[in-house]
Amino acid sequence: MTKEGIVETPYRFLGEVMDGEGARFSTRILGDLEGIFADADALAKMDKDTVAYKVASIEPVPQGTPGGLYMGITYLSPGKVGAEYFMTKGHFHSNRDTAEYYWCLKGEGMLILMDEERNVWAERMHPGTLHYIPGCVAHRVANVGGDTLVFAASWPSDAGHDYASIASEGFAKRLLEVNGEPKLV
Ligand code: M6P
Ligand code: ZN
Repeated sequence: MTKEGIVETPYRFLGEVMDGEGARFSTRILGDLEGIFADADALAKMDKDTVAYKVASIEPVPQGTPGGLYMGITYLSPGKVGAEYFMTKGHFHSNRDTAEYYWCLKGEGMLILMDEERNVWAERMHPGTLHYIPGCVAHRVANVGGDTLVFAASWPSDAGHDYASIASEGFAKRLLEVNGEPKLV
């Protein structure tokens, strides 16, 4: 689309809200997260329709376009499945060596990272923390606080999401609440 002169700004990112032209909204309920939590019995006793997280994203170019950038905001509910905190599905990028930024706007979380040798580490998230996720590193966020965790993200439009390897192998460590504290186990 050709533009000329002063045009209307198509997107907004204010506080915890991202919106604008062609914004996409998706919701993941607990029922979508079967297989990612360790305690399947605990999950089976919970309401499958409970909202685990919502994502709003701005994708100005079609997925797969080289050179473009996306922005997103994720709203991750507080809660646990057994001793494991509510978390995002987690993914590698399909285009493995593409990176991503996450930054925390609200709440308390942990960014769990895993390289291709399955080494796992985690970074604490609280309002103002900025996280550079290098290429070839899987990423997932857990909410370790009592309120909704809100974080923004920016990633390349040709990164893609590879959920399959996480679905089959998982992360090599889990973030559990042990004696009231988050611990990588
Ligand atoms: C961030 C970005 C999105 C991602 C979302 C939820 O907003 O990384 O690309 O979709 O988090 O994470 P997941 O896709 O792992 O469920
Ligand atoms: Zn990503």
